[in-house]
Amino acid sequence: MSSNLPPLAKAKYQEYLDAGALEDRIKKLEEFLSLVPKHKATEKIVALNKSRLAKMKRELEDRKLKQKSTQKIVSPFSIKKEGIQVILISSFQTPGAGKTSILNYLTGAAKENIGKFTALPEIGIYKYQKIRFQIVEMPAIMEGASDGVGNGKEILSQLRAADLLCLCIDLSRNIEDQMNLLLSELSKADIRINESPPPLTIEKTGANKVQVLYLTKEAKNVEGLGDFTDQIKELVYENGIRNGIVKVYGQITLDDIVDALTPSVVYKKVILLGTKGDLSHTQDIFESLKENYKDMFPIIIGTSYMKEKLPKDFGEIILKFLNKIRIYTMSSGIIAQQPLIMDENSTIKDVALKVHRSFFESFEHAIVIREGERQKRKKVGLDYILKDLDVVEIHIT
Ligand SMILES: Nc1nc2c(ncn2[C@@H]2O[C@H](COP(=O)(O)OP(=O)(O)OP(=O)(O)O)[C@@H](O)[C@H]2O)c(=O)[nH]1
Ligand SMILES: [Mg+2]
Repeated sequence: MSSNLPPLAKAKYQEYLDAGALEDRIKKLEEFLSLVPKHKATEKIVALNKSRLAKMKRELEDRKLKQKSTQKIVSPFSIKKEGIQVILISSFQTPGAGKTSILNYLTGAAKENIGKFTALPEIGIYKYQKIRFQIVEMPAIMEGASDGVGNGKEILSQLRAADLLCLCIDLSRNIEDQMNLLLSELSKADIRINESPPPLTIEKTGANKVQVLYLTKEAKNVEGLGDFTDQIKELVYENGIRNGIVKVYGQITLDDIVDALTPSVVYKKVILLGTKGDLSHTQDIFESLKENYKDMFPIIIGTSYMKEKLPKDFGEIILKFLNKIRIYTMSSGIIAQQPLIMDENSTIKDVALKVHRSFFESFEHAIVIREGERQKRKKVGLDYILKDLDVVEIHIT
């Protein structure tokens, strides 16, 4: 054990080593990690033990799953996706943040439930330019949700599957308390907010060793590359991968390796909605919400149900934020009213496959109409990269 650690942390580590049951070992190791100061000298020890913790948690989840796999019940908190799924959440400790009000404003659903505690999900469809967004209000999240308090596991499991999360923060009450609870529970549930997955992959191979390859200049730009590589290998080995290859495409930290080794980690886009902007003093609070959280949240919107205030182009904001584009298919010169929603940089091939496999298999050429270009109408092949609002007609043989 490193001599850089405070005595309390060392004592806690010993308790972890001495603990018998898996639950106890997890608890002690979590407590140990919370006692370790974060700096360069402790980076390795933190990463190593985080990965141990992740491994033990996986083991515990597996055991629980095995125990209840015989009785499969569909959870009422599990919502089948229809269109782009946007989930509204808030902190239970600050009840009535305004989720049902926003759901009702966007979709017309659940009017009678405004002001009542929402115990089960409420769903509505928000239509924007013929695009359907499924808006889901989840029951507010309690402290300890990630450990299962207040149906927390079920709720968080649906959040992990959503396309977008909106944290609803009541501006007329303490915003720090609401943010702290939500950020802490999401983080414990391994939901990473507005982060990109680290630029690396880990594959199992036949070779009898762990290899690390740095595939860009940026990836190699690490102080003490040799030591860093050894630490990566140790982490990967510790996670039970004896034969594998780690490919690094950009600058990473040991924490990124731990995340890549933790299958439960998901990366979610999250918007902040500051609610009740019509109440007095909320303007200043909204300004501090923006100031304090702008690094983590590129989109922070003030709302007020009373003043019908939510951007008219909320759908547009969502699509841009999720890096989605709208593609209008055309058949015999008639343009479809409802666009296909595709990922940015999608190609004609992606569209063909989305419409029907046969369009890909018998593909001949495609016509793309793009407004605002000198040559508005182009004949293109499968690799052609599309832009938002392109009109596409696929011709088959
Ligand atoms: N002044 C004002 N009141 C609002 C606004 N939005 C919601 N409220 C009020 O706040 C109370 C709670 O609103 P809800 O929309 O039910 O809140 P919720 O987040 O769904 O609450 P739970 O389901 O219990 O978590 C209701 O009395 C609403 O009328 C707003 O923008 N301005
Ligand atoms: Mg509600």
